Amino acid sequence: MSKPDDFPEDFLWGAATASFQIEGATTADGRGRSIWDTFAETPGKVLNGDTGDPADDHYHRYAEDIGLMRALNLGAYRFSIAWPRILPEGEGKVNQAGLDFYDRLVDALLEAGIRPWATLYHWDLPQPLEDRGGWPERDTALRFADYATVVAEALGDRVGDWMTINEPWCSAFLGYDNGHHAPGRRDTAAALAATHHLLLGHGLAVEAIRSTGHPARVGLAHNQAVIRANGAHAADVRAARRADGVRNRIFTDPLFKGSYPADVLKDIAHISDFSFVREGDLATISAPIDFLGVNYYTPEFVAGSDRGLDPAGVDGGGGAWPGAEPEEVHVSQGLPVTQMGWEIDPRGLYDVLQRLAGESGGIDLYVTENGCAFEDRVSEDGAVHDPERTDYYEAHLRAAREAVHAGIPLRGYFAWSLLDNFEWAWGYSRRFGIVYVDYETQERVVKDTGHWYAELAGTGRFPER
Ligand code: IFM
Repeated sequence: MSKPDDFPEDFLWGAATASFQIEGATTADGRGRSIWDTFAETPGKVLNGDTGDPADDHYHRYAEDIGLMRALNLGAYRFSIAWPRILPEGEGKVNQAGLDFYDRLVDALLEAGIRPWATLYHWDLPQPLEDRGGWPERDTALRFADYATVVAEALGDRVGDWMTINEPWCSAFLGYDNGHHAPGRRDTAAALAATHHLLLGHGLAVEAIRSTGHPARVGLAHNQAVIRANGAHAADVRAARRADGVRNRIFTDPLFKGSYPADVLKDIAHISDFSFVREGDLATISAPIDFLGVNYYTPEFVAGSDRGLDPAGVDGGGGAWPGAEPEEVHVSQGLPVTQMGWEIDPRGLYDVLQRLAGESGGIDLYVTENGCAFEDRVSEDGAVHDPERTDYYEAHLRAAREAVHAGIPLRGYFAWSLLDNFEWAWGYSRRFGIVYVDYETQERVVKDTGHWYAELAGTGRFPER
């Protein structure tokens, strides 16, 4: 029994990354192209014209990075596998050299006593599959299942914890509706079809991983939005219901109830009739999973658009329903913000865990991402002093601990991110790491927050500050 100030002894402490954001080496060893290579090379899509190279050159420096993980006392490392490294065409011939990289990574993690947590899809869809229609096409879900089989057969003897898809909302809506992410399409009907096929891909991948026969715990990482009505005005409450429908319930209802929410289908009937849903799909999608990953950064406050309130410029990790519903607007609550402009509200983490604990029927929950970007620099003393980030982590981890003590089945926490990295459309301009990366020299410096986190991970108690 843990003391009120402690985390349970078996609480899992980790940090997370994603392939395209850290690996670099985008043409090494037969890797194919992904939609993010194409998007980043398209002028005007990514800030400063940044691309996936060099990122953190983790592809060549993974051993050094595992050394850092050890120094940070991590019990687990969440990484993603680049589909185009394994299947350069998205399907068909397996690129053994690509698989070998993850083989080496997993072996080195295990040798260091760190549990590998693998995500199969963190947004780097092979370009050939996008050329054939991408996630709005059912075939992409089927190809994803084939890819899952290849990877799970190769690594499943050593990787026990799998996430199928990271943040399906971002892939569907930032990718196909507002076009802020790759592949940069602007077609709401396509985004809704993508939503279904990402969920279907998830369900098929769960089956694929389990059918390899290796013992596996399977889940997905979902960025459930914490949506709050700005006030009690009927227009605000209505706006919050609509936003919750298309941000959250359109994902969690199929996953946990085996159906799409009726009010959402009604709200969007003028855009899509959902005729792409075939018999048996919802049973596949709702097959029980072993855990749910929860990615949380910031809450969203919504108001009726007829209320004359100024919209908040939120997008990305938070973000509005990109279909630009005329009835709702996102507003600021005047809370302090991170460099992303995202309001800091640790209570949102407690709330999202509490809600998902109820909706997911008591399965294990893990915070698979939480963190913040601030403007970091290396000081003259050679350190990176980032007190705002430590404040952010401490406040959110206090909320997490409160959740654990309230009986919410939260079993672990992954900091986003282990390393500064390629922050999608923001390129290298936003630093989320607990380890600083100098992109010129590839030197790594553990930030003050990293040292703080290491102590917490090592003791299960908040360090004195
Ligand atoms: O960097 C991203 C990550 O890839 C997905 N979740 C949100 C993070 C911060 O924007």
